[in-house]
Amino acid sequence: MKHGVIVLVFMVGLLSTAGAWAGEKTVTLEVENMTCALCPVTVRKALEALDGVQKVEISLANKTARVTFEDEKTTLSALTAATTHAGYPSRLSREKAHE
Ligand SMILES: [Cu+2]
Repeated sequence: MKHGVIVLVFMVGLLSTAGAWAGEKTVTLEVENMTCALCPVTVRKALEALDGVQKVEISLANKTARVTFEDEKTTLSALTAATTHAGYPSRLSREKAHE
């Protein structure tokens, strides 16, 4: 089951990369401490508050956040810092780190 999810995430990542214009990036973050249905709301708000963040999709089940952002306006480290300051440390998903 987990393997299937990883493959799906990878394929979706490839598709969105192919369709993206210059300067737009989509990353998957592994987010710690999301334990209830309200946690993803907090994480999403923290990410959306950053200039350049265009889209945030949180999965409470997978403990991940997929973030689309303009890399001229913000950075991966700004994304992880934002969730960390909100109480949810995050890092780039291992599956996506090899792209
Ligand atoms: Cu919660």
